[in-house]
Amino acid sequence: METSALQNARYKYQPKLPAILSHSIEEVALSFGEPTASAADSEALAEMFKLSYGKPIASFVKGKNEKIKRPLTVGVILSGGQAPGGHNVIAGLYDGLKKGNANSALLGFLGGPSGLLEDRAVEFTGAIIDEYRNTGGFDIIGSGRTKIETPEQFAAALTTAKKRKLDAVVIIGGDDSNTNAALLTEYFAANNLETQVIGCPKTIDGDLKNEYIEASFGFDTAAKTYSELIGNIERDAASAGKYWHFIKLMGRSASHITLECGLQTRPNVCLISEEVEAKNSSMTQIVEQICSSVVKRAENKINFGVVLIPEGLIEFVPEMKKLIKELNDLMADYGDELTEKTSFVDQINWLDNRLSGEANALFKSLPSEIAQQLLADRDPHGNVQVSRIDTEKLLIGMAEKKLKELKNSGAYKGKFSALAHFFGYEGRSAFPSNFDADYCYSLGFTAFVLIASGLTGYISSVRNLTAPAEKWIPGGIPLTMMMNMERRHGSPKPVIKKALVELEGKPFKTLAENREKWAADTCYQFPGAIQYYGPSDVCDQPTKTLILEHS
Ligand code: FBP
Repeated sequence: METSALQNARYKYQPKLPAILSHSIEEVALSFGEPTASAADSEALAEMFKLSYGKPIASFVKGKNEKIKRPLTVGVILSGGQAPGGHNVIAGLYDGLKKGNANSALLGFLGGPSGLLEDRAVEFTGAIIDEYRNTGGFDIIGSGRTKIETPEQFAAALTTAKKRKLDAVVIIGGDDSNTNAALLTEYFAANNLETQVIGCPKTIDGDLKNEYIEASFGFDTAAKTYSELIGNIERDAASAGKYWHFIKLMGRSASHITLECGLQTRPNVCLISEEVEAKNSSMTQIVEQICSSVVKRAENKINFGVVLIPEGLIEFVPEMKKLIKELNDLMADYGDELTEKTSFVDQINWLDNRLSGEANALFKSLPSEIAQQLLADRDPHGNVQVSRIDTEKLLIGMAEKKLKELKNSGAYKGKFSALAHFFGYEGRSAFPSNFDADYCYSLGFTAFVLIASGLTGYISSVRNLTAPAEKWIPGGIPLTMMMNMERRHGSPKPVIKKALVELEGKPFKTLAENREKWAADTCYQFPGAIQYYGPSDVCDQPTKTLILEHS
């Protein structure tokens, strides 16, 4: 394959590491804190994770580590949606393993967790790794969303681990995949298998974070990529002066990406699902908020604007949330019956007798495309596939209707022509920013130290991320510490707790303080493309979210 000039240059980029990892690895020892508790539901989780619950936090300190040079065989899995930097996690893990012992081997399981279950793997060589350093995507081994949940699947994972004589498996994934990592840890321990399990916090959605996981990797690059595109659209909108752009942004349930893009680009309206839920806002109220900006701007003869919409919005509007929950439960219990109905009319009739009165009325009032999108298959973890619901088009349709009413009453005199966009896949496989390239390489190298030191049931953690990389703090956080019980596929399941946007946090407050001005005036900011070379304050900056959270 021919490579681009940037790709060639990025191959040579040497990711920065925290100081403790950039010197002799023989001097990286571990120190442990107190036993930990889960994020919630500790009794139920302690019972479920009898052998792996409550481990202490592991910190890296200078000292002798007898185990670090032993030869290891490790398997790695890329799980879930792509996130920029995944290749660097693998490169950091590989370099760490080889630094520890040249005879260590790293296997890459193909196509996500199913690669482990079906024992499909490649052994990485230096040449393979070099072809993927500092590049985006997960194409080095591919990814997948298989959830390891049946007894047969657990047994298959164990068989592969035994057959391959794996010292450890590293699962690079989001909340669901790291839940899998916790379940696998317990299963291996219960079956006296010594294979260790280590997780790595990946997801552009930014919702796998807490005190010890400051950011999931890929969020930085994806949010910056979307912000570049939004800035370009803002300039286009201001140049042409004739369109309102409704832009839906990926991020699943959490609005972290939308919030970060809002802070970067200062759009006229930036909806945040978590606020919608907290205020119990109905779809009508959301549309009124958008229309209020359209009307205010039209009074100043401005008939263009930009609206940012988190892709999970629809799940947070109380009436929609109730409907989706009822649909989820019905689909979990009678999914086959529903899919047997070949026409949409038959599906509506089938639901007619089963949905509650309120939910049924709402379902029937939705445009048919949206109603059909709500019936689409759930992902293997029981989530509604919000990226496939055209919320931006639904909002445009509702805003058009509302503005017509306002026009008829004389309250609005402008022109409204709207365009719909969805930015998601465009940002998931971009070349990782320097931040993600460095962060991911550090996460991979940290995973190696955790494995070599004999730990299992931990997630690789690198903290202090707003400081220069040499001051970053690597370590290991017990997976059970981040878990709680949630309803999935209609029943309570142990899962890693999702971190949604904090309405009391500085990033949201900064948006809230400014949005009235941004709604009426044109205050757009144009972040431009990610810079990979140049002054550090241009090319090594973390997200505004991270900076505000740490300020
Ligand atoms: P992860 O949670 O696996 O990191 O996936 C993130 C994501 O990009 C979401 O933002 C989006 O809703 C979803 O994946 C889309 O899934 P798919 O790639 O299966 O279409």
